[in-house]
Order: sequence, then C-alpha cells, then structure tokens
Amino acid sequence: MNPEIEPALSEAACESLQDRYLAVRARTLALVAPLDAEDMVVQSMPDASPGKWHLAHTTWFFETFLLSALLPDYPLFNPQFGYLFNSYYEALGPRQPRPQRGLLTRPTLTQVLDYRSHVDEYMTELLQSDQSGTVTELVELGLAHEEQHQELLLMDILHLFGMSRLKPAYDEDWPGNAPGRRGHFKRLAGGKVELGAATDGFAFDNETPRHSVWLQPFEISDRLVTNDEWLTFMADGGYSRAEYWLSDGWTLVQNEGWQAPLYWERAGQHWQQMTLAGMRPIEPDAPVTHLSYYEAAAFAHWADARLPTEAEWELAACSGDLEQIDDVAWQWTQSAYSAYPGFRPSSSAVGEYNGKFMVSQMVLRGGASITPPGHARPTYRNFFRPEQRWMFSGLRLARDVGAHVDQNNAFAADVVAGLSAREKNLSPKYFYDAVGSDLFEAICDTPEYYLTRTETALLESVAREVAADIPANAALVEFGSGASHKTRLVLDAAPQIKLYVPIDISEDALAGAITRMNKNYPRLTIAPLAEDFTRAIELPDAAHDCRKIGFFPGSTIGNFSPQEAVTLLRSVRRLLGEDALMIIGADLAKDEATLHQAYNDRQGVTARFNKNLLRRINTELNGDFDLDAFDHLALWNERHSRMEMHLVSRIDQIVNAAGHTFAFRAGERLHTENSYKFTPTSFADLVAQAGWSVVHHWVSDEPRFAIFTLKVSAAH
Ligand code: AVI
Repeated sequence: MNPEIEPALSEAACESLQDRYLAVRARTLALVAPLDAEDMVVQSMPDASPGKWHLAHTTWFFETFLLSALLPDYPLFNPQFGYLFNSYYEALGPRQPRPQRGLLTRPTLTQVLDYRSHVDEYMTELLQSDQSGTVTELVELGLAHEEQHQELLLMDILHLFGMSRLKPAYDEDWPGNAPGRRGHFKRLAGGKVELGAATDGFAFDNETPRHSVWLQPFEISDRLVTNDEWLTFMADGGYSRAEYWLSDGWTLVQNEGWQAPLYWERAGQHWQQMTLAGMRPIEPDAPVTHLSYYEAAAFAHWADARLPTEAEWELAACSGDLEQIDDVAWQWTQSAYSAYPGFRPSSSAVGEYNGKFMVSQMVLRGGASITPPGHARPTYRNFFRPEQRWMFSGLRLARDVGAHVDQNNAFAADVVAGLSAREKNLSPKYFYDAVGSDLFEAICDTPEYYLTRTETALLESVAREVAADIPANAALVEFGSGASHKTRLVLDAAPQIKLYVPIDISEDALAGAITRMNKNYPRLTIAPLAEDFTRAIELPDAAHDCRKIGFFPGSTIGNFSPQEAVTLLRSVRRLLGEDALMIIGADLAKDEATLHQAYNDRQGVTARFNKNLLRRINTELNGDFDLDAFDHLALWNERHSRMEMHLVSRIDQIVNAAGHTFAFRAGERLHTENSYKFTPTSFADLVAQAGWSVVHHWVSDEPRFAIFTLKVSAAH
C-alpha cells in the first residue's frame, strides 16, 4: 500500500476540525499518488467517475456549501466549475451530464490540484475564524462526503483497470481480504430494538431519527460468505438455475451472461480475480466480493437462508457476535432503502444529499476494506441499485428461527401453530408431563373434583355386571393407562382376562404400573405400549388371538372435540377388531355450580395444573412465560355442553417460545382444554358415528357420571 496514505490516516485522529480537514484532504491526494494523469481522465462506465472529477467535486462541495455561502469575499476559483463539478444538486442549477464526466480533458489535473489548494487555503481561513455550529456541521458533512469519494475513487479505478487488457495494479502491495473460516449462525432474540443514529457524533441524515422496531428472533452468520462457498453455489448451477433468482435478476443474468461475481475470470481450471493489486488467484477462504443484490439474494435462496434486514444487521453488529463487520465488504440487506419514520431532509440544497435517492435501491450495511478507517458506523446506511456490483459488496446470511422449528418435535410445532392462531389454543394432552401428571393426581384428591371418586365407586359397584360381558381369554387394552388404578377393579372382577395391554405415552408411568401389576396379578400377561394412543399404533403380537376389550375410563373422551372423539373411536374400533368391546367412562352434564367448583378447586390445584403448560413450554421449548402474568379460567359453555379451561393474559405482553414470538393482549385467552359433558343419549349418538353401539350403561348418583359398554354396531 502506498506509504503516504497511512500517515494521513493517523492524522485523522487529531482533535481540531481544521487538522481533521487537512488530514482527510491529504488522504485523498495520497490515494491518487499511484495514478498517472491519464488514469484520472477516463470514465469506464456511467456509474463511475474519473479520478480527476472526484478530486474536483469534493473540493466544489466545500467551495459551494461553505466558502461561497459563508465567506462574503470568497473569490470563486473558476465560475464554470459549478457546472462541471456539481454532481446532482438540482437546486444549484444545470451540470455536466453524469455519463459525460469522462469528456473533461480540461481543466487539466494540474488545474484541479490548484483548485484544491485554493479551496484548502480559504477553508483554513474559515475554520480559524468561525467555529459556529453551522460551519462545524457542514465541514463534518464535507469530510464524510470526501471520505465517500475516497472509496468511490478506488472502486472506479478498479473498474477502469479491470477493463484494461493490461490489468494494471493500482498498488502491487494492496492487501487482499484475509482468508478465514466459514460463518456460524448466531441466534438473536430480537424483540423491541432501537435503530438509527443517536444525536451525539456525526451521522448522515438518512441514519435518523433513532426509532424503535420490533424484530422476530433470527439467526445471523458471524462471518461473510466465502469464495469457496460461492464456488459451490456456481458448481450447483447457481448462475444457470432460474429457481434461485428474483425475476429481474434472472433476466439480468441472461442478458449480461453473468457466470461469476464481477472481476472473476477463468484461468484454465481455476478462477482469478482482478483486484487493486492486479490479477490474483481466487483465495477460497476469503470473503466473496463484488456481488449484485440479485446474486446475493440468489445465493441466500440456494443456501436455504436469506439476507438480513438492516435492522437485524444493526442489532447483530452491536451484539458483539459478529466478525468482519466493516473491514471487508459492504453487506447486502433485504431492506429497501427508504426513510426512517419521521425523517425530514434539510430544506437547503444539502437536503438533496440522501433523501431523494430513497427509491429503487437496497441498503448495504457494514463497511469495506477500501472504506476510510473510522468512516463507517453500525448505523451507517449505504445504498446501491440491486444490479450494481462494482462496489466492494459481499453477503452475510441470516435465517428465520421459526423456519427451523424441529418438525419432529410435535410439541414445538403444536405450540407454534396454537399460539399463532387467531384464537390461541393448545391440546390438553400437553398437560401431562411428570409434573402435570402429579398435579392431575392431586386434582383427583381435591374435594371438588368428583369425577375420579364417582367413577371409581360406580365401577366398584357394577364391576360384576361389566365383567359378565367379557369373554374368556380376553385382552384388556387400556388407552392412557397412567397409574392403572381403575384397571384393578376390572381385573379383579374378570379373571378371564389373560392379557393386559396398557398404552401410555409416559414410559415411567408404564414401568411403575407394570411392577405393581406383576406383583398383584402373577398370572396376567402384560404387554405395554409406550405410545401416544391418538396416533396410529399396532397391538403387540400376544393380543392377536384374543378378543379385545378396550378400556377408556376417566371421561378422557370428553377432552376430545366430538369430531376428534369420533375419529379416535373409529381408529380404536379398527385396532381392536370387529368383535371387540369397549368399557368407557364419561362425565354427564349437571348443574353449573358443581362443574364450576370441580374445575376451580379452592386450593388452586387445577390452576397450577393449567399453568403447568406454560412452565412446560418454558423448560422444554426455551420459553419465557411469566406464570404470574396469566390467570386460570374455567367456565361452563352451555352451547357446547363443555367445561372450558383457559389461561388469560393479565396484561399486554410479548412471549417467546420455540424460537417464535407471540403477542398477548390484556384479557386475551389461551384455550387449553375442553371437557365435554354428555347425556346417555348424546353419548350413544356420538359413539354411533364411530361404529359403536351401547350394550349397557350405568349412571352414578349425583354428581352423575356414566360407564358404558360398547360393541361394534352391526351396520359397520
Ligand atoms: C383427564 N380429564 C378427563 C380431566 C377433565 O376433567 O377433563 C382433566 C382435568 N382438567 C381439569 N381438571 C381435570
């Protein structure tokens, strides 16, 4: 690298504005030192400008916005320069058409350098005499502007030299991007974040106002995509398969014949790349650069990821999790360049600096190897059109956390689906982890929860009659067997049962029950199934030659919707066979007060059982539910003849779980359980839809609970 550049850089750390002014101006001259006069006249494309034009335009900026405006006796260096070196300021009149900047053989380079000296002389005078806020602000803007042109100058030189057959080096020693490792995704929680520049220190107007945005949790790579990864994309048809590309990008790929990033050229089997140090072999482990937005987006699509939004990028850049933030390549974001809420450009000509470009461009964040040191900030918003790629642009991948919910984890998938629904809901089957199962046992012991006691007493009193229907050598298949408490009442009354098939999702519950059963029923064969009985299951071989007796006590059938209950009973019928019987307990509709008390016990056990669902989400799905921010609600729904349980949000709140974010309004409910209550007739109608008919039924005294025996109906 040209040794004259770095001393100028260290000057940039000096404190006085005047010193900083001189240091930045000197750095521009140091950057053109390796160039000859001829190098600085030619314009290689309409987007690029000749070096001489950059030298003059940056000078014009100070002359126009500071010297002419604030120094009454300032003598213009040349009145025609306003036309030649105005870039795009409509308020300042007509100008040299942008694509024709390369026609300016005059003024000569020497005259442009004299122009710089003239303006520097008067700027020094101004800075010594006027330290006002207006001057300081405009000088800061002028310096940031000149630093932007320092970067543009290098981009434009690379483009110009890249078009030359000679492939000249701007600086043989110009450092390439350091090789490194591939990126790893880092997870960020998102939430409400502040975006944009704070009021202290210089920032461009487009970085303001600072404002809040809401971010879903996301993942972002800690490093930029490498050349090697890009080569894999190319080898996988990256530039020949339309499915990766945005439509406009695909048209461009075809029209331009793009097959690789800008400046890549094939050299036999390998690729090489034009750099500021001349032609160099592609370094596989270095970050890929000189990409259009379309290429970056296509790669992200191919990689099953996406580009970060600019808000995600800014949050991540400040998190300490990222490398290669601003020293390698600008990073395309998927954010369209537009105004932040409340943005107002200045009413003076300088207001044209950024605001009027806020359409049809995409935001890039970070900074590049050619960005002047100290120029960029985490809030900095660079912007280019999506097809442009002569700047030092690369990419950093991001991805949605939700897209990576483990679909094998049914709990996670159901939580995400249920909490995303318009009416939030979750299946009651998720109540029953170890804690939930213990809490349910405790509910059964509360004075208010009559179901278990009533059913047990009823079964005890009718067990003989129930057993009379059970044939010899039968297999008792229990759905959701848990601790198998009630089973013993059937087994004691029906010794003709030879095989017991308890089905329960909890292996622990099964193991405990089997140990007890083996002890108490030594002649009974036990063939447990650790399964979710609502899913397709197969009975063990031992059950094949037996007539099957299904056992489904506890009114668990009431926790299914009528439609689900019919589906379940149909599949149970198919599982058990056409000669099967079914013993099933169902709670009956009764006075509301009894029901209300049963699900609102005074000790609050049912409330704890209900909230255990949230605790379970917290522990198993990395949730952050505040259990105290929800109330237990159990109410009677007359129309549907069911008790309902809900968790009601006490406040407006945001909750994260399973990598997703969910908003709850104050008073909003999460519906956790239905407990349907039947009449003997409504129950018979329900089971009939599933191909069962009632053989017998027994109803307890108040509070009324029923036990039914069913057989497969003839019609099925
Ligand atoms: C398991 N099931 C029949 C119980 C019921 O009554 O619906 C679960 C329960 N929910 C609240 N308390 C008990």
